[in-house]
Amino acid sequence: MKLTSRSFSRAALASAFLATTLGVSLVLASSADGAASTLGAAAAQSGRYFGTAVAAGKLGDSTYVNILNREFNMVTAENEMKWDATEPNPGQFNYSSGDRILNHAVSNGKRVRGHALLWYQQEPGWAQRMEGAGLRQAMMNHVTQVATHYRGKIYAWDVVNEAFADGNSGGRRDSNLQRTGNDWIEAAFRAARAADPGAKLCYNDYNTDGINAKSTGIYNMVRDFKARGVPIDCVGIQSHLTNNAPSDYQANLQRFADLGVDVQITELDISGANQANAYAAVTRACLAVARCTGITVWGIRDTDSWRTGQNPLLFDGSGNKKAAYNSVLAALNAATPTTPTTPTTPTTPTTPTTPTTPTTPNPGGCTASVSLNSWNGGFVATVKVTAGGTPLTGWRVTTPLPGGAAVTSSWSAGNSGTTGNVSWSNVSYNGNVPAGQSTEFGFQGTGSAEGLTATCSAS
Ligand code: G2I
Repeated sequence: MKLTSRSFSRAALASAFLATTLGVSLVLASSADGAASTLGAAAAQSGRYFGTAVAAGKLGDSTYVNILNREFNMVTAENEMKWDATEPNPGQFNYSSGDRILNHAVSNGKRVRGHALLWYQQEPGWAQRMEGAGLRQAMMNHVTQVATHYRGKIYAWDVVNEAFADGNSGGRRDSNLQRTGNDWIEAAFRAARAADPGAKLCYNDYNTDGINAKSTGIYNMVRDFKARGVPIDCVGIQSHLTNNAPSDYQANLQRFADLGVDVQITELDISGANQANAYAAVTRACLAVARCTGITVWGIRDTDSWRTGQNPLLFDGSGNKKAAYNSVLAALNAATPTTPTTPTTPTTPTTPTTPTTPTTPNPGGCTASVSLNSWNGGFVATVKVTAGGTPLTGWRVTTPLPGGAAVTSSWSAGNSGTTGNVSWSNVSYNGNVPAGQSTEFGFQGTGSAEGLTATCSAS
C-alpha cells in the first residue's frame, strides 16, 4: 500500500504515542547519515529530552504549534500551572489552561514538566495577604491538590521555585512562604511525593549556573535533604544567561549530580553576540553529565520570550531557525554522549516513626470526620481534623477499616498499618492547628470502606 503523507504522519504519531506510553524513546526525525534533524529526536539519541515553555494562549498560532510539534518532546507550562492560575480563590481550583497545555503535549507524544507548585511570585492575591500557620496550611493544601490533579501525568515537578537569595549570603530569600518556617521546602516536597509518587520532584532556581554562594546554598540544602531522606529527585538550573555560560557550568551540574539527584536545564535562554557558541557549550555540558536528563528552552520564537527585545531563543520572530538552533542540533548530534542513568523510581514516603516519648494530652482535643468517594472495588477517603477549644500541636486519628479493605496510598498524614485499625498521625507541616480550625489528610484504598468512621485525639 502506498502511504500518503497524511496517513504516514498519523501512523507516525500513533507509534510515537505508543512508544511514549511504553517509555521507549523513538527517533522519528533523522537524516540519511543518521544525524537527527530535530532537537527532540537529537536529544533522544542519548535518552535525554529537549523541551520548551509553552503558553496556552499561543496554541492557536499555527507557526508556533508547528515548531512545537516538530522540535520538542517535553513541555513546561510557562504560567498556567502556577499558584495564581490554578487556585485563584482559596480552595477553588482552575486547571483549564494547564490542562490545555498538558493535553496538547500528551496527545502529541510529549511529556510535561510541572512548573511550579510554590513560588513567592505569582501567588494569588489572597495568599499574598496571608502569613504564618494559615498560609502554611494553604501552601500544603495547594501542593497536595495540584499534584493530585496531575498525578501520574507529570515527568518532574518544580515543587519549589526560587527560594534562595541572590548575592553572597547563600541563604533563603525572605518571603511570606519562608516566614512560615524554614522547613517549608521539605514539607512541600513531602506533600508532593505523597500526592504524586511517580513524579520526579525538583528544586528550581536562577543565578545558579556556576559555583557561587547561591548555588552552594542550594547544594547544601540538597545534600541535607538526601541525608535526612527528604524526597528530592532533581535540581533545575534555569540558565537565563547573557553571552556565556560560566566556565564552571558543567562542574556545577556535576556536583549536584554527585549528590544523587538528576539535574535539568529548565529555562534556557541566552542573549548576546556569542549566542550560538554559548548554546552549544550549554548543550555539551549537559551531554557530558550522566544525570543531566534534559534541556528546556524558555519559549519558542524570540517574540515569545519574556526577555523582550533580547532575542534569546532558537527561532526568530517568523519561526525561522537561527544559528543558535543549528549549533544546538549539531552539538546534540556530534557528541558521544553519556547516556543518562536509568531513572530511578522515586521511593514511596516512609512512614514516620511513632514517637516513643509519652505525649501530653491536649485538653481541647479534636474531632475527625470522613468524606468517602467510593467505586466498585476502591475508595478515596478525605479526613477532616478539627481542633477543639485549644490549638493542636499534633494529632492522631484512627480509622477502623472493614474486613477486605486496605490502604494503598495516602497524603498529608503518616499511617501505622494498612488494614484493620489503621492509625494516622500528622506530618511536619500540619500538626499545628489553631483552636476551632481544621486540616485535611486523605488516603486511597481497595475494597469497600462503606460506613468508615474516624476518631481523633490530640498528641
Ligand atoms: O521570569 C522568567 C522566569 C523565571 N523563572 C520562573 C519562571 O516562571 C519565569 O517565567 C516568567 C514567564 O515567562 C512570564 O510570562 O514568569 C513571569 C512572571 O514572573 C511571567 O510574566 C507574567 C507577567 O508578569 C504577567 O503580567 C502576565 O500576566 O506573565 C503573565 C501571563 O502572561
